Amino acid sequence: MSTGGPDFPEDFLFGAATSAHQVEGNNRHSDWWEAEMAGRLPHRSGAACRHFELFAQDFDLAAGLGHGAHRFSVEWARLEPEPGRIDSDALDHYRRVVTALRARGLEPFLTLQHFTLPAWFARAGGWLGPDAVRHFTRYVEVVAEALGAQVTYWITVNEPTVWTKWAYVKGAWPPFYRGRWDLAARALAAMLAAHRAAHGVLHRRLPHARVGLAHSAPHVMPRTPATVLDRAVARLRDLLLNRLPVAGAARGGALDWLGLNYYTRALVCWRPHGTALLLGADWSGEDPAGPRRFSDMGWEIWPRGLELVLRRFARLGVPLVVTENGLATRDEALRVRFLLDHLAALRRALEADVEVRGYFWWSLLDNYEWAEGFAPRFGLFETDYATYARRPRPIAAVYGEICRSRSLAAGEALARRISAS
Ligand code: IFM
Repeated sequence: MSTGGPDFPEDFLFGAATSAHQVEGNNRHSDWWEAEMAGRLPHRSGAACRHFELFAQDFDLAAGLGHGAHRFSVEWARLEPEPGRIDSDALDHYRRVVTALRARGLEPFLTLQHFTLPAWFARAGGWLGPDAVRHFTRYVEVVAEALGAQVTYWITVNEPTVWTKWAYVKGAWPPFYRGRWDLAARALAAMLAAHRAAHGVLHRRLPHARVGLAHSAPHVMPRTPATVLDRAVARLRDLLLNRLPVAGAARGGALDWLGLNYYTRALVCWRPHGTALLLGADWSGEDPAGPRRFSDMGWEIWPRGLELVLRRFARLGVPLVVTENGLATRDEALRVRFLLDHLAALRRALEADVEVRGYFWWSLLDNYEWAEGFAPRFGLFETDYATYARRPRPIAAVYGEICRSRSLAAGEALARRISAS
């Protein structure tokens, strides 16, 4: 029930998220870049959005919308292009990035590893290599030393369950293994161990650090709740892809807060053969509850899931942050509706006393969407890939209105005015 006050408290952080490889351009020392060059990926990232050069201008755009925080990633492959050799120019670059954020009043949320790996680390077995955790913590030490004084919020790894699925089971991302559930499980365990080790490093060096991880958190539901087998596989999938990984990250008190990336629900049904039930056996039939809507990437739009996901992860007892939420679409009215409906769901979670501290829209600008290339459009700002100009979409104004006023009604009113004009 609304109390008549602002919908979001004064200290609630609004912002947008990006990741290095997707926006910076020319990430030459990474495993992903090598795979692009070898023709093993359908699209090359090239100059991406040229954010490596244009970051200050991009932060002006975010600050201009009234954002109070910004999520970005440091590229390990740039900082440590060869094992043990730190590139001081790259380190200086990220010092300038963090300083630029602070100068604009944007609280940095720094992701240490967002899908891409240094090519040398990948060649040594990636997360399966014997020294993976040691290499990662050495990198974390370097970043903590260089940037720690200016950074409070740390995200160790992004979406480990998603990365391991595409890299070791679906075979679409480096290192391109198919059906290797065993390797996926081992890599996931190593990433969670790396998270816990990084938590220790950051806390030893930086008393003020608040360390989290960004977990991809679809709301898992049985396709037919009345069917025992559908319920059973939904529970299994939820256990493997939500409960166990988050419990692994939190082990030993290694989670100061949890980042949740929420995009969609997963409707799961029993299929007698194969492992499809764990791979995204999303049901494409009709929903008795009403017509279903989808993004350009085929992800179902289901705002209520955000509230449900926040409520269930609240049981962990640590503060939550929505570290990603957004929609790939060319239908701007749909994008604006998506934002308003998801913020309303977040608001309901706040009303139920769930401790949610912030919300990041994915993404600040259109960018390189991994194996999908540049076609999906997620940005508050459209990226013109011919000129690298950024153009605000109507959603930028609506989100900006909410960031400044902290009122959903003000956002709804602006959305109505825009659609009427
Ligand atoms: O672009 C990705 C991001 O890198 C991780 N989370 C999901 C986004 C949209 O697919």
